[in-house]
Amino acid sequence: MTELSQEQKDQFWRDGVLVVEDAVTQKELNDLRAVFAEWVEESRGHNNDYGETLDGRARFDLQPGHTAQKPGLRRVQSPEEVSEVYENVMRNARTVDVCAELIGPAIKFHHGKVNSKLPGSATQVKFHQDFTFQPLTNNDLITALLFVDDVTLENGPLEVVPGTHKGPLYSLWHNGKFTGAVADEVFEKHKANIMRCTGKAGSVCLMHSSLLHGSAPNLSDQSRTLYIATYYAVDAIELSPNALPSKFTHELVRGEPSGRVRCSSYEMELPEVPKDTSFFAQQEEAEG
Ligand SMILES: O=C(O)CCC(=O)C(=O)O
Repeated sequence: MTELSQEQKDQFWRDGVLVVEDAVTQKELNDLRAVFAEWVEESRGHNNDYGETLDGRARFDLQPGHTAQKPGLRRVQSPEEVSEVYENVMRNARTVDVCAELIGPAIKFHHGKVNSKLPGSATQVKFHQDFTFQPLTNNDLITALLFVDDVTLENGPLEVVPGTHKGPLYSLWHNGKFTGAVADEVFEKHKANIMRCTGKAGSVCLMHSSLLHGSAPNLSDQSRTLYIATYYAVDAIELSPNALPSKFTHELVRGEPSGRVRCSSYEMELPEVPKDTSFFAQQEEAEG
């Protein structure tokens, strides 16, 4: 079955971004929300990041200022490893068929995470391109950001700069430090063209991995939770350590193995795997 119209496919390749509605069923959406609500409840009993992923880093990332009364659970790393609901969506949801239509037919899972901005949350994401965090031999890599809540202009939506996936790969290193963000001059150059990606819960924002993007704090009283899963073409091979390795990394989720590698030509600095729980800490440390 064809998931996308030719117009939608053209839009994705032209802009580097496309929002598709009804990417999961209502039941999948309800289940994703219920599991996340349980994790928020559990976080009230912790003062520091907790849990453990495959590489020994914490799974649950608490934003500075988190308290039992006002929980600030901002990230769950590899939620598929600890929830069958997330595992099932990662592998079986309509999102995966849509990604296969764009960069497939054969695609693999790269990594997954939940990024949450609870109401009034100060968490922001500085502008970056995902590809420079996770280079592969070719850039057929899609970040699929599933809206677990309605995403509005007020609750810290993803902000993208359409078309930048066709331009340069910008450095995330500044003064000898991996900051996880592009230089201020790069942001200044592009900020007039920022587009905010909003939509109702259950929609997915498909983003080309070379697209410049970030997001602002959530100043509203509505949460903004995203389940983010990344998929790549079967003939792309990773060129640096995966920053969120999971037991499902490299799982073929659609199509057949190809036994081939495809390379495009580009140059960039290698990324640095975060020492703390996630890239939020890398971006914050860089602020000094
Ligand atoms: O949570 C967001 O708003 C953006 C997420 C993002 O850019 C990322 O995790 O790479």
